[in-house]
Amino acid sequence: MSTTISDTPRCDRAQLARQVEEILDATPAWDLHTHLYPASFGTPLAGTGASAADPKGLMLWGIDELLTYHYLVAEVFRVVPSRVLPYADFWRMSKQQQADHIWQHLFLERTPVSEACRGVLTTLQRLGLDPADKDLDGYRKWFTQQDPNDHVDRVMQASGVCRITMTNDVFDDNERQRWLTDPAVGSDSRFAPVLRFDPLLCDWPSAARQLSAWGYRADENPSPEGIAEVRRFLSDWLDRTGAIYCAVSLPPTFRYNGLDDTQVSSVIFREAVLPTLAERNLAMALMIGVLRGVNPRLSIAGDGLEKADVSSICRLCTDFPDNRFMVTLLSRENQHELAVAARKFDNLLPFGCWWFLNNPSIIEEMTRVRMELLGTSFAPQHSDARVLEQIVYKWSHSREIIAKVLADKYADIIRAGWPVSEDDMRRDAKLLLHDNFQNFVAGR
Ligand code: RAT
Ligand code: ZN
Repeated sequence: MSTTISDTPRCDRAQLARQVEEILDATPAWDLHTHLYPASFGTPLAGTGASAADPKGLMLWGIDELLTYHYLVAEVFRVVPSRVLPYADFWRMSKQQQADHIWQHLFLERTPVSEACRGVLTTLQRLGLDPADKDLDGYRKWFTQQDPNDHVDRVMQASGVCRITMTNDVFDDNERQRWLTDPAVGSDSRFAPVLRFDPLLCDWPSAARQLSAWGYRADENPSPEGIAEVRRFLSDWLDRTGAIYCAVSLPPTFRYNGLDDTQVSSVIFREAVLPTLAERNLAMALMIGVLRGVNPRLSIAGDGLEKADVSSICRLCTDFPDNRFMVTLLSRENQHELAVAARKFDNLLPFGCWWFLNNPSIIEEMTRVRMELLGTSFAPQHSDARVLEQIVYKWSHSREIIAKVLADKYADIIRAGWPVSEDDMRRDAKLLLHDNFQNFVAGR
């Protein structure tokens, strides 16, 4: 029997959009990649907590940290260029002075429409502060009245995040010492550990020197004994941290050319890293595309990006079927190619809209492309937050967009005659914000 347009089921799009948004808002998210830490790693802003401020502490929180986020540092030099305020002078300022400078020039003297500026406003608002007050000292006062440990709960509640994944950089001396001094430093169950070791794959000569200094017999041209030592090093740190996966960030020039590739990075990856992970049933996260230090005078704000090589990812997925790869790429131009690759390899999980892609227009485009090619089988977002409260805005902005895309897709299939129940919507939201990642890291 033929069906005419008027026979096809109709839906109230506005009502559907509201319903999906409510469901997304109510679904707890597992933030799968951040640079956040619990108070056990120390915090430069003590608040009302029991412990004193630790200037080198790793838990960053509060309005001064929010305002000096490196995304905003880069933006303030657009409006107060280095010929007016030299980079070195900015870096010599105290954190509070830098925050004052950014607040003055990006928020008071201009309209804060960039995504990073808007993020500060959403965050203040969702924490119950009024952005219209424009009262920086008042905000400071409010933050210093919080106990950092309780504040973590409040922020997780406000952002709908049920678990925060850390980035535990074993080559960072500050962090490394904290793990060695206190074996329980990472035991806060709200935070999941992840072992990060960029120098192993990006700068083997210096990684080898470090490993030797730490008592592992590493050689510049890795011998079978040297490889065994890298594996021992990884095992020690996997045991120490209890990492749920491992991660590296790689330059756009990263290549993996197959099983006979003799580049040192490929040898270390193929013979030390991947077998260790396969043995322990752990996934490997590859974050590819960052050009470090495009403008080194901007320090951490000075990195750029270029297109990565997706065929290297396909080769890895082919050559290592017993390994699982979570992949995020920094260039917009790579996104379609990566989604197509994920259709070919079930050991590949595309995740997040990373860093320069974490803007509404691009999140929407990427989420549509992924959903059209992969259905609901991907992890649409991570926050990459460096400052605790950033998870509030990053998740609120992203949830809104994911809901919009999902509602459009539901409307399309409803028009095609397929009913979508509220239970279906809840299941999909849970897959996207939580379970796809959880199942992938668990190897299910
Ligand atoms: O997003 C960021 O804050 C970057 O500076 C990087 O940390 C990046 O996310 C990374 O993990 O290397
Ligand atoms: Zn990151």
